[in-house]
Amino acid sequence: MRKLALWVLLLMPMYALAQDCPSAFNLVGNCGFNSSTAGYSPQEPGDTIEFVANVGATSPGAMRVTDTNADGNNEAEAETCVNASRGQYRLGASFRAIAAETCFVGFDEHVQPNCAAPNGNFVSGTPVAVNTQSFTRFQGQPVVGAGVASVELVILCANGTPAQFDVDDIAMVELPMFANGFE
Ligand SMILES: [Ca+2]
Ligand SMILES: [Ca+2]
Ligand SMILES: [Ca+2]
Repeated sequence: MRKLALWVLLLMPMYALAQDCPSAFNLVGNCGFNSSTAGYSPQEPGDTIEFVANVGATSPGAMRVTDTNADGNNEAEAETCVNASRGQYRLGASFRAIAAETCFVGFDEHVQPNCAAPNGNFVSGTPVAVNTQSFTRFQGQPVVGAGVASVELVILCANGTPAQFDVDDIAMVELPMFANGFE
């Protein structure tokens, strides 16, 4: 009985991490990379993305992002657009390093839907340390500012030669707002 209880405790956090993708509340399309990288693009110039069928965090299928010599940085970055307005969100992604030390998800704000008309504001996430053995969950609770209609998610890992990583289960879910003076 003691062993069973321990397994339940160990599995609970994994379930909590996985349930945002898929989820009816997740604003990120193709969050689990079941069959393609549709909806995502590499940062230009210099980075590339590809679909990997045999890798995944909670289910098979992931996106592999690779830095190249075409740009001057040592970061691999992919992007996707999410129509999201003012509020607080739970943001998450599972990262596995191939050659990288830290990863995060942030976003550029735009005042028009579908990532038109950037307002120049970038909201960063706190980087999480990653490893090559397993997926590590990045999580944050960023605020999208007033007047924003969409955000371009920046999915980024740094410090590899070249920087390269797999990512899966990307989620952006709006948090309920309370009477805290925010709204
Ligand atoms: Ca997957
Ligand atoms: Ca580069
Ligand atoms: Ca790059």
